[in-house]
Amino acid sequence: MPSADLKNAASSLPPNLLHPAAPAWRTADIEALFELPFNDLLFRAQQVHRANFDANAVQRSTLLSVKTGGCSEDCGYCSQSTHHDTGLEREALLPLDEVIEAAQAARDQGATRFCMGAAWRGPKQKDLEKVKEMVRAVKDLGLETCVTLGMLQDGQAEQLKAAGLDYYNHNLDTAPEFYAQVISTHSQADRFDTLQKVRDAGINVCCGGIVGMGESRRARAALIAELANMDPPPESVPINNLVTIPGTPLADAPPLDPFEFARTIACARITMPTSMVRLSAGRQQMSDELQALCFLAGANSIFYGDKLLTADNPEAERDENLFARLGLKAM
Ligand code: SAM
Ligand code: DTB
Ligand code: SF4
Repeated sequence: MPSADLKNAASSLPPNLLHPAAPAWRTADIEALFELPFNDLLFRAQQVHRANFDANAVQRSTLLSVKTGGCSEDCGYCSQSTHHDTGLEREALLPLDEVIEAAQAARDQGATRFCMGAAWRGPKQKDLEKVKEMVRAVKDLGLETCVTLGMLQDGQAEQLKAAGLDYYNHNLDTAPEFYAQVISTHSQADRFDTLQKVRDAGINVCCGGIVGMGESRRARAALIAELANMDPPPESVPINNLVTIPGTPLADAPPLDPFEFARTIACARITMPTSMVRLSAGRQQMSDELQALCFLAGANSIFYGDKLLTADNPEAERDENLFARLGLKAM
């Protein structure tokens, strides 16, 4: 189609499908980025970052597990799967007042987004009703809202949107060729199906993955290519460094070279110039220096507060201190 026709066709689409004609990224292109000398890669990422964002501003989201453990899925990294013996205590859906209290505390600490996670394959309608109340209440506190509830059925995303949901987190997690080695109870096609429902409902997409699971560099490049080629790319891209959980199949995965982690962030920044790239799980195990390199590589968001869902995250005080030492300001 000639480009003028493409523009006309685009103007009749709902706003969430409008996007600048983005070139498709090939895995090989991203592997070539990974292979650049470290300084060249970080310089390029920093240039892209500065062209699109305030280079010294970092957004902060706080997580709360609203329903912990007992998940039917077998994700090889996860503390919450019933397939692994991790010793995690299963908990029922939290009452609304506890969620409000946690959201208020997060807001008072300086978070601007509150993300509620549930260890479900997907929500049942009666559970969704309760999550909708949580979304409404958190929104009323003036926070941006995000939930991660697993796979959605037809109509559920629209209900969440009507309740005031701003973001839905649903990760591609790893490269298509590595996926089945990590998860067997659902496929990446299932993940795309839910992501499309989220897009169609007009909810912002938060979608990223995990590295450090023993995947190859090519697999990391393939994951970034899949994310960058989403049309449009996710508004928010969490890059998690595996937190090894005793009792899971990935408990003994060898740690990823920290420079390779920073390279992954840089590749995400270069290929998704206007997305928020979140330095996500694994910060507790990272040095301050590695985190600083990740900000230099273009990360501009973090999970903030001393817990992720079940794993530890740096205390707010350590982050405040790091921000002060680096001259970073909250977004
Ligand atoms: N059950 C929902 C799902 O799978 O989408 C939501 C919660 S799940 C815990 C959210 C994401 O957290 C996963 O997709 C994965 O990327 C990340 N994650 C889970 N366990 C992790 C771990 N041990 N280390 C790093 N990231 C992890
Ligand atoms: C995401 O990509 N990372 C967050 C959030 N989305 C829900 C979760 C990280 C979980 C880390 C392991 C845990 O706390 O159990
Ligand atoms: Fe369940 Fe999500 Fe954990 Fe997979 S990552 S086992 S779907 S909670």
